[in-house]
Amino acid sequence: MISAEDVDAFQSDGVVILRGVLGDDEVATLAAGVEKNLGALSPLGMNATADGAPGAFIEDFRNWDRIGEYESIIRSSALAPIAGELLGADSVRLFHDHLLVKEPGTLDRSPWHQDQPYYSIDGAQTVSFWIPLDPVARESTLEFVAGSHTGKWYMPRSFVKKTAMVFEEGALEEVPDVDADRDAFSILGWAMQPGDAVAFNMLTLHAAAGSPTRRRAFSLRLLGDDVTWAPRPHRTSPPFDDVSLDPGAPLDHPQFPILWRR
Ligand SMILES: O=C(O)CCC(=O)C(=O)O
Repeated sequence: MISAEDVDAFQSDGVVILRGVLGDDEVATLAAGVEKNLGALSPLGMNATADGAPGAFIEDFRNWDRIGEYESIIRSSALAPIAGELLGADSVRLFHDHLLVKEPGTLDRSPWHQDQPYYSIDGAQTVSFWIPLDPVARESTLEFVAGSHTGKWYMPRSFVKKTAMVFEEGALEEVPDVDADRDAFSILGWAMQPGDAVAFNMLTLHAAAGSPTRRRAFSLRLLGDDVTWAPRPHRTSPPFDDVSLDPGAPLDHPQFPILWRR
């Protein structure tokens, strides 16, 4: 389902657009899962909108083992084999699922950030699929700084209050102010239709604007062979308080099933 050019783009830019990776039935299945999820958020779910701001930015994590629609897409769609090809991996493991819904008129930006510094994993074979279930205009889509996945780790901060997370304050360099000088960066982003996905490395810098229209997105976070468990000084996002693994160990745990083998 993907070409050698897709793999090259993913490896060199840290992101690639994949058109039509999910069929209409699969999009409908995910949408049904999202409705269930929104109707009953998990204890990790929240409205991440700034106080008093219009709209709502609803996030939730780690729902695959209670929402059958999510599990069926995770286990039976083309996403895990595609991850194997993009990563050049011998096996692909589930890390977690992440729901990101912007209700109409949400002005909150998702600020520039990398994902891996929020997580308890080390390793280079990482891929997130961001899968919108509504049409997304170029102005509201997820944007990426091409090539940033091979550079530094930047400080993870809470999106609204900007509080230091996971690492001690000052432990990592701050995310550069990409919007202050957009021409200095190679910024990639695509208008998308339901069924399309962007696949990106968990160190690729990315951000999204608010959305005038409803924008439901399901993100699937998958891992290749070289990823190991890395406990951090403070609570990660999402937290895995229920997982106890040794530092540097592979993620052999029922929360992280192997989805595909070469
Ligand atoms: O959906 C958004 O607005 C942000 C998504 C994001 O940061 C992610 O999927 O890692």
